[in-house]
Amino acid sequence: MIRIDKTAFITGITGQDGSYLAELLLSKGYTVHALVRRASTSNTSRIDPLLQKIDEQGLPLYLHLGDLSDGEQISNIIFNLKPDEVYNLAAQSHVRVSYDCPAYTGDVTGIGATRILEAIRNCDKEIKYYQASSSEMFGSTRPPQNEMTAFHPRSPYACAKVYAHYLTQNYRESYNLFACSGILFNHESPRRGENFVTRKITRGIASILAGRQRGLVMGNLDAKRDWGYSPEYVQAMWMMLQQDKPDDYVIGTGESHSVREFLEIAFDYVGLDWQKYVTFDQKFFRPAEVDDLIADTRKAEAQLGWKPNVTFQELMKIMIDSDMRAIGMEPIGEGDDILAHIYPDRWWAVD
Ligand code: NDP
Ligand code: GDR
Repeated sequence: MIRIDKTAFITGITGQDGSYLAELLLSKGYTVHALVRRASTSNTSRIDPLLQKIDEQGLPLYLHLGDLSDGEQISNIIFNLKPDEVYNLAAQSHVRVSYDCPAYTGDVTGIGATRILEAIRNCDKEIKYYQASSSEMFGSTRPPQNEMTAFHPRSPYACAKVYAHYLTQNYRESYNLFACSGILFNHESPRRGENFVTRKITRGIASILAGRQRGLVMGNLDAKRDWGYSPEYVQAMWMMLQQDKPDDYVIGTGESHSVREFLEIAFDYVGLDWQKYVTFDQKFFRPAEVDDLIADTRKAEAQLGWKPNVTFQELMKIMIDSDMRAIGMEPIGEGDDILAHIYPDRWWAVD
C-alpha cells in the first residue's frame, strides 16, 4: 500500500467511528491528532490498543485534551497543527438523551461544527473538513432518502445535525472551503455504544447466555432502520475527502429492518425465543419517533465507488460473537467466519 504523508485531526476519536477512522488513517501512513475529553474515569477503551503502540512502536498518534464547547482550544489546535484533513465526529450522539439535554446537544452537536469551521476559515482554507451528518435529519420524510430529500428532524439531536449540515454547505459556498457532509445511516459494530439498540440487544443476549441478566427492557420495536457496519462507513468518510470537489453523500445499505426483526434474528442465532426475554418501559420510548429510514446510495456508488459488503444478518452475528467472547464465552463462530472471509486483511484491530 502507498503510504500517505498527511496529517489528520479527528474529534470523537474515543467513539465507535473515531476509533475505526484513526486505525484506517494510521494504516494509510497518516499522522493522526485527536481531541479527547477529560473524564474522571477512563474513556479511551476503544483506542487503548492504539495508545499502547505509541510507546512500543512510535505510532504517530497524538491526543489533545479539549472539548467541542471550547472554541478557543479548537482554534489553537487547528492553528498549531494546520492539518490536511479534519474529521468532526464528536457529538452528543444519543437521540433519546438529546431530549433530556437539548441545549447541551445543540451546543456540542450543532455549534461545535461552527467552532471548527471558523477555525479552518481563519487558519487555512486549504484544510479539508468532514462533517458527520446523520440520516436522523430526514426524520419523518418517507423512504428511500437521498441527498435531495427534504429534512424533517424529529429530535433536538436531529435539529442540531441539520444546523451543522447546512453550516457545512454554507462555508463551502461562502468561503470556498473543501467541506463535505456524509449523511450516514445507522452503522454498528462490536464497538457500538452500549445504550444504542443493536448493541444493547447483542450485549444483553451474551449476558443472558452467561446467566448474568434475566431479560431485556426495550422501547419501540416497530421503528425501522438501515443498519450497516461501521468500518465500511469510515472508509466512505475518507473517500469523500479524496475527491476533486467537496460534496455531500448518503451512505447506507439500502435495506431497512425493524427493531423487532433484529431481536428475532439475534435471539434465533443463539437458539432462544426473544418473546420470553423482552419487556417494555416507557423510558425507552421517544417523544417523537423516526419510523423508517432507507438509504438511496446511488450517488456514493457512482462517484465514490463505495459499496457496503456486510449484510444485516452478518452484522448481527459479528456483534453477538464479539459480545460472547467479551463475556468469556465461546462464540457461535459464524460472525468470526464472515469477517475472516470478507476482510482477510483487515486494517482494524480484532474486536
Ligand atoms: P459515539 O457516541 O460512539 O462517539 C461520540 C464521540 O464524541 C466520543 O468520542 C465522545 O467522547 C465525543 N464527544 C462527545 N461530546 C463531546 C464534546 N463535548 N467534546 C468533545 N468530544 C465529545 O458516536 P459514533 O462514533 O457512533 O458516531 C460518530 C459521529 O457520527 C457522531 O457525530 C454521530 O452523531 C454521527 N453519526 C453516527 C451514526 C451511527 O450510526 N453511529 C450515523 C450518523 C451519524 P467520549 O468518549 O468522551 O464520550
Ligand atoms: P438511533 O439509534 O436513534 O437511530 O440513532 P438507536 O439505536 O438509539 O435507536 C434505534 C431505534 O431503536 C428504538 N429502540 C430503542 N433504542 C434504544 N437506544 N434503546 C432501546 O431500548 C430501544 N428500544 C427501541 C429507538 O426508538 C429507535 O427507533 C443512531 C445514533 O447513532 C445517532 O447518533 C445517529 O445519527 C443515527 O443512529 C443515524
